[in-house]
Amino acid sequence: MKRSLARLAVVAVLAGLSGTALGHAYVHMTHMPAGWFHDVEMRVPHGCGPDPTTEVRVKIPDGVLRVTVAHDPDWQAETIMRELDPPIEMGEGYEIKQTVDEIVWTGSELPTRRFGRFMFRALLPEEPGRILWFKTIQRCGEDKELRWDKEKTDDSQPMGVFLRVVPDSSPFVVLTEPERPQYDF
Ligand SMILES: [Cu+2]
Repeated sequence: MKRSLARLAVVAVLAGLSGTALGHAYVHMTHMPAGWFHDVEMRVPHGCGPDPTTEVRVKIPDGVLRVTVAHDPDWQAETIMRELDPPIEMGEGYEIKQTVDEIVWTGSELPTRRFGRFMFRALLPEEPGRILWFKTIQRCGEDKELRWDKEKTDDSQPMGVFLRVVPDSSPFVVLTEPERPQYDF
């Protein structure tokens, strides 16, 4: 009897944590090779308290280009563009004048106890060591909003510590030195 009560207490503490310090919006992979085209899967692991998620907005950081949003039969995805001034030379006379600034998914409902996947692919900048912050806003109906938008500004602070102490940290990807080239496809 005593033991099961103790177990209940532990479960209660973990449940409390999962609502605050653990399980916020995050990118499924924490490390990706710099300069690669890569799939980015944003995960939204819970709603706003009991309320289901009805909108997800992801801000695309500087230097992340050629964003394509994956088709999702449940959600409508809209892309908001931003001008690039000056345009970016991609080689062979090809230049980019506009890029995706923000992706907005609406038109569906993600139950609070299910995780949702919001996918796109993009060309990642050739900057090994840089942390890309994919700031995310999650809305549940008209008046509830969760903002996952805090960046780590202190380079000496380990990521694990930052994630523990900043409950509304932004989803991120750390760019790594590629171990091999990515061939065109
Ligand atoms: Cu959370």
